[in-house]
Amino acid sequence: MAGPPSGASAAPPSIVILLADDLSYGDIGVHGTADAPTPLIDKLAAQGVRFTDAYATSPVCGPSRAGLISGRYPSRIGVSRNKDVLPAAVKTIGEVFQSAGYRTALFGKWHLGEGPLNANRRGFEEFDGFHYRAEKYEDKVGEFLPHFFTRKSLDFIRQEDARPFLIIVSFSDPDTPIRPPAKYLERIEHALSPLRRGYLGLVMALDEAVGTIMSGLEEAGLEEETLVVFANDNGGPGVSDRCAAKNTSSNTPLRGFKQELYEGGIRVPLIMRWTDTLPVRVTFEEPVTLMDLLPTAASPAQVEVRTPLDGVDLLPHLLETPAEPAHPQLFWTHHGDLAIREGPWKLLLVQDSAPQLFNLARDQSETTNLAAAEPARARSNATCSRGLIARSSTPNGPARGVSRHHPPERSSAVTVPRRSGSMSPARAGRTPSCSTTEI
Ligand SMILES: [Ca+2]
Repeated sequence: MAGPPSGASAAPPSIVILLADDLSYGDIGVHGTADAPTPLIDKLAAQGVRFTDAYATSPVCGPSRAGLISGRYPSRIGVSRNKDVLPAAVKTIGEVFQSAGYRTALFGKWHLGEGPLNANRRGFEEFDGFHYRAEKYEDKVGEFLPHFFTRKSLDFIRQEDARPFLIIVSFSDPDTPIRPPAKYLERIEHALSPLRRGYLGLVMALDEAVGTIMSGLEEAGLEEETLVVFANDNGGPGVSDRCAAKNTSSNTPLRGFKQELYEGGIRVPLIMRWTDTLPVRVTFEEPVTLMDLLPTAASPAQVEVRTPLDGVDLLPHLLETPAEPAHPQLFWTHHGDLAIREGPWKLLLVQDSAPQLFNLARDQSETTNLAAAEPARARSNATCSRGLIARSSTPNGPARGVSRHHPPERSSAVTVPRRSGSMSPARAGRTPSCSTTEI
């Protein structure tokens, strides 16, 4: 079992995961969109680490959430399509923390099963939310959902209880339905299209909810003993024809949309803040994944994870410079399409299309297909990709264990840096070869 990192309180921290739904990569202020009204999310980024190359495990909700909740590739646990449910045998982050004595709650969208598979039967002792029909649920509770879930979250945080807690606030915004209260719309540029204005109104409401929950933590005196994560489940649908639920989100500068394995479908905003423990005003530029949230939260919480994981503990990568990257390779599958990222290289195999190879360090917008210019690398990545996916397609197959990436024990502690700038430049441009490691 790992201990807390140097500089952190010896007490297990509480964990707050704020998850947006269909928020595009480009539509937060720190990612550059001029009209995105997110000062409070931007403030959170300035108080911690912003990951430039964070990935969902899928370009759609269900499998992405399965990856986050379990710390495993969704294809490995039988969740490949939006309609799949999380099998009862798969441990959730709620069950892991609950068994370690944490209070646990999930408010919002669950999307991983109903009845015996509902969140309150999967390790979350408090649950208010819905499977996936946000509009129906909003009508039922009679309150704008970001307000409702924020209120529930604050009530949970303020409970008189000495136990640390894990709370996932799984907002269903800015996914459809797009019907923000007028007070948000009034603050959006009127020259924009009505749909874009509505979407930005939801983004503004999401930003306000994040800020309100952060204020609640501060007022409760819990800021320094809480690891806060802000993330999103999959790329923005924009106006893509592949998405029935369009919300005019902008993934710029990334190519593609939700439902696609281009960067715009899978690369998502990710921020971590742990006051007085993690560095501040820092960007982390190596590939990471939402599967990493479970082991990263479990490590300082001294929670023993008795289940195989594909995610890794990111704390050693944030607090020092390990010899190896967190993920030498990452891969994705979606309805027969495949993608693999290895260092700066990304190979995309879309059915009935020629292979596409991109160098994301030089071409994050995926404009130039290098498959013809780099045939050996394309072939190597294709072979690797198919091998990884074949090995991962068996539910509960072999996985990387959390033990590979224990953070330093307190006796061999490093000094937690208080620095700004970008991290991990030492590995910039490295192109690790495809290993035969089972992942
Ligand atoms: Ca989604």
